[in-house]
Amino acid sequence: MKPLSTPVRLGAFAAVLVVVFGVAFGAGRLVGPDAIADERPADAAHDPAGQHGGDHAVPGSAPAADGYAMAIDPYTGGLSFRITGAGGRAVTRFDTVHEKPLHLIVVRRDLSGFQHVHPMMDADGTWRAPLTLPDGGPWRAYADFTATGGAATVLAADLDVPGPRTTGPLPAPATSTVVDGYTVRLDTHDGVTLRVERDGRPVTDLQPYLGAAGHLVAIAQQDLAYLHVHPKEPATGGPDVRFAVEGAAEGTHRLYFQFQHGGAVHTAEFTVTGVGGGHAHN
Ligand SMILES: [Cu+2]
Repeated sequence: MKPLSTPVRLGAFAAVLVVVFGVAFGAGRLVGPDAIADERPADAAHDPAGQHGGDHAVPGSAPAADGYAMAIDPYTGGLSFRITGAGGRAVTRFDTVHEKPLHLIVVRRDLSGFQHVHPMMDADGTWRAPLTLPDGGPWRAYADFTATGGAATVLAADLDVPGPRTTGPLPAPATSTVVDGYTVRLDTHDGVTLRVERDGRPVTDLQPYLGAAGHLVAIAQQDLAYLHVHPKEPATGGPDVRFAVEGAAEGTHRLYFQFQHGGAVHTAEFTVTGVGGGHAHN
């Protein structure tokens, strides 16, 4: 993989590393593109192909946008899907963004089970990820990619995973969390800043992960609003990793901050109420 080094590329990736979904427990079957389309505003729902939804569709809220569509296969212990473009043909050429041609993010609809993986594409355009989804119930998969010649795009597809459909409440808002022995502190006063500590000391040798000091995914709990989250600077060693939030969003979000240290990727999760817009929260 060719490392990417310019801030421009970092920003381009961050713009697509944005996911969103609404929470709709008890909504019955959630599988299939229609389930997602039905959650969109009425005007968008009448356009199941999404061909005209580009101006209004929230990235990550629909299986089709900007002339592209995501067709996902039923979950059978792994994920497989295709991105189709003009004429319904599978897209097979993608730009490498942040070291990968496509980033796949999977989350259960109660915001648990976050995974960020990089599937491999067959010659015919079928992407496959040997992914284990440990809990039953509705999940959502997000593909973020830039098809060669196209714009950065995020498409979403719902999956129904067999098994007990127990769901838990979203953890309460907090400004620090512990993951894998690291304490990660969240500051949302000016954008989103995450500080990584270990054994009571700031970590200053964070390793680049996919070409940046960290990655941040924000998911709205209650509606399909979403945030653009951009790293403010290229890879730094830490301990602070800063993200600029584009716009502002009320309501509850789950943040997923991924960083690499000690040769492993760690994911710190936070529940926040309101993000961006210069507001101080928590
Ligand atoms: Cu990725």
